[in-house]
Amino acid sequence: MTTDPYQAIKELGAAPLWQYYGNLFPVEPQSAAVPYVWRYQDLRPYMLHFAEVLSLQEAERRVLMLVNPGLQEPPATVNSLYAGIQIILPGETAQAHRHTASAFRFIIEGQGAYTTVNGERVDMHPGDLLLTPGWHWHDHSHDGAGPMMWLDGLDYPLVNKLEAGFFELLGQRMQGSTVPDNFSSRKFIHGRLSPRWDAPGGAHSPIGNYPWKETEQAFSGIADDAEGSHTEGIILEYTNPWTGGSVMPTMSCRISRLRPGFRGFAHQHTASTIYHVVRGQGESIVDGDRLTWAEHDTFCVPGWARYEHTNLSMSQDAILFSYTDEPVMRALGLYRVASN
Ligand code: GTQ
Repeated sequence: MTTDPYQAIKELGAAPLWQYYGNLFPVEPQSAAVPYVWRYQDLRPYMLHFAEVLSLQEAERRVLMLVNPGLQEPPATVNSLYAGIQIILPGETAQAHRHTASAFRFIIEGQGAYTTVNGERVDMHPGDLLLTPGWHWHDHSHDGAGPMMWLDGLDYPLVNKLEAGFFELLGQRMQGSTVPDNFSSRKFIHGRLSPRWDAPGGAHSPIGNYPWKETEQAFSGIADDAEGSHTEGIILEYTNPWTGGSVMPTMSCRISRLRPGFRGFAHQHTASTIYHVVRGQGESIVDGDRLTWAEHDTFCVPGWARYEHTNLSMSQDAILFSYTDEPVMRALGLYRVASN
């Protein structure tokens, strides 16, 4: 042979598997994402700064993306999921659009803003979880006083890897309201008594808002000495009333209560998780990194990272909101857990 056979096969669009084998078939997953904490008190002044200098005519959404140091380009928070912090001021509207990526908002602070999702106006209060399933029109407005800030969660890193991303502007800033305000939450919130006249819908929950006051009631119905999970404490999943499963096909949203002094067992699973601290303070050891966290911080546990949570207070609960791609892993037969 006169030419280098490796060069020759390269020019023919082929490659030698034996040089790639270990990377393509790892013994176990090694996430490109790293454990990380985004501190709210550090980011908040910059949120307020950009709210002052950047109008919503100049920005589709005024959001600081929480970018994992290991996932800069394209930016993501963990492999499949994204988190951002959005701010909107009184009198502003973030214009109506839709995308195939699914989204939710977990409200951090402020009063008087609302989002309209496919014609339903949904009010926001701190601690509420609002859903914007894929391809639903949504615009955000603020009629109250003071800035309103929330955590956005989206699955666009996964959707884009699957090359299934579409985006569309409505062409008018706000949607009209076509059903009574907060209608879906009022219709479905009782959980065990769901409307029969609505045909069971798609793969996502029909509920626009899982209000904080319902979440608090759910916790108060569970005894202080309930066993809970050895790894996540008293953890509840927000459910789709039609299926009992996750609120959206790609993301499961959860809320957990770590009692004073709680020390979770260490474990690991293939799903990636993003946590947001509703209140309290603690630490999580993630693949040997000590992540300390306080109110409104956001932190991540990459897939297959070994982790354990501790509530550092001996007198106050720690409350953690979290979301994970576990439904995707399970649907594809790729969910694995290991402990000890
Ligand atoms: O509010 O529609 O953080 O489209 C990222 C993309 C928020 C939103 C984000 C979005 C939105």
